[in-house]
Amino acid sequence: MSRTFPPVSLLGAPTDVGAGHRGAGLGPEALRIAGLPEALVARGIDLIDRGNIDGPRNPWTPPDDGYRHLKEVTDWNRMVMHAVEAELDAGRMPILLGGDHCLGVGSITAVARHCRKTGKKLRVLWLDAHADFNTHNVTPSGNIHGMPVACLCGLGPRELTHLGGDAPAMSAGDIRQIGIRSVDEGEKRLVKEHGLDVYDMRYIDEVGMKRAMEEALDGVDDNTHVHVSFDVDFLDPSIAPGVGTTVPGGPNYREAQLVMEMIADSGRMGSLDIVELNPLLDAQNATAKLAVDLVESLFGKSTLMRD
Ligand code: Z70
Ligand code: MN
Ligand code: MN
Ligand code: MN
Repeated sequence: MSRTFPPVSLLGAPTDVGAGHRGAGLGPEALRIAGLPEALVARGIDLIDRGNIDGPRNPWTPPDDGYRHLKEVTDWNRMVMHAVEAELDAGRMPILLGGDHCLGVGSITAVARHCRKTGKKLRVLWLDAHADFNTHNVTPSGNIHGMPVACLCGLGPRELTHLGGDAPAMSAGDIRQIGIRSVDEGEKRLVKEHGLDVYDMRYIDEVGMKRAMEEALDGVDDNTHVHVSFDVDFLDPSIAPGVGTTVPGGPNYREAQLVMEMIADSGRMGSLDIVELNPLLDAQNATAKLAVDLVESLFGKSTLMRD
C-alpha cells in the first residue's frame, strides 16, 4: 500500500518509576539497537531521533497512600507531555519509546490537547494484557503503570488527572482496549462501572481478531486522530518474553501482525507509544526485534502490494 506518512520523531523516556520490576528504563536503547530508526527510514519516513528525556531516577521506595513514586511519575509525565506536544504542534508524529506504561498519561494528555486544538476526534487503541484501570484504593501493588487509563479518564491523583490543565484528557468512550487478560478484582468493578470498551482475549477467541479490530476501529474517520499505546506485554509471552509482567494467552505473531496491519490500513495513526519492553528479561533482544517488526507493519509494510 503506498501511503505517505508524516515526519516522525522518536522520543526516549528511559524510566521504570511506574513499574514493579526494574529494567523498562532500558527500553529506548534496546529498540534503537533492534533497528527501529533504520526500519522507519527504510519505509521512506522522514525521521528524527530526539534522543532521551532526562527525568528523576527510580527511588525504589514502597507505596505511599497507594501510590509508588507519585512525584517521580508526575515529573516524567510532565516532561513527556511537553515533548510529545511539541512534536504534534510541529506537524510531526511522536513515537514515545518507554519506559513503563505510566508514561501513557503524559503522552495521551498531549495528544488529547492537540486534538482539542485542532478539532480532531481522539481514538485511543490500548494494546495490553492489562486494563491499567486501577486506583490507589484498589491497586494490589501501588505501581502507577497499572493506573494510566484510570488517570486519563479522571480517576486518580489530581497531578495526573489534570496534568494537561483543567479537565481530564479523555473519557472512557475514547478508548478501545485490545488483548486484555489480566484485570484485578477491584479494577474489574471500575472497568464495568465506567463502561470501558474491552476486547479481551475471550472475545478475540470467540469472534476472531479481524472482527474485534473492525469493531475497535469502527467510527474512525478522516477527522480522527488514532493514538496507539502498545504495551509489549500485549503479545503472548512465548513470542515476547522481554516484559516485566508476562501473562499467558496473548495474541500470537499472526494475530499481532493483523492488528498492526488493520491499524495501518485505517490511515489515521497520529501517535504511538511503545512501552514495557524490559531488556533485562529478554532473550538476546528478541522482543525488541519483534516490536520493530510489528511497528513496520503499523507503518504499512505488508507482504504484497495491496492497492
Ligand atoms: C497490576 C497492578 C501492570 C504491567 C500493568 C499489573 C499492572 N494490574 N503490569 N502493566 N506490566 O499492579 O496494577
Ligand atoms: Mn500497560
Ligand atoms: Mn501490561
Ligand atoms: Mn494530529
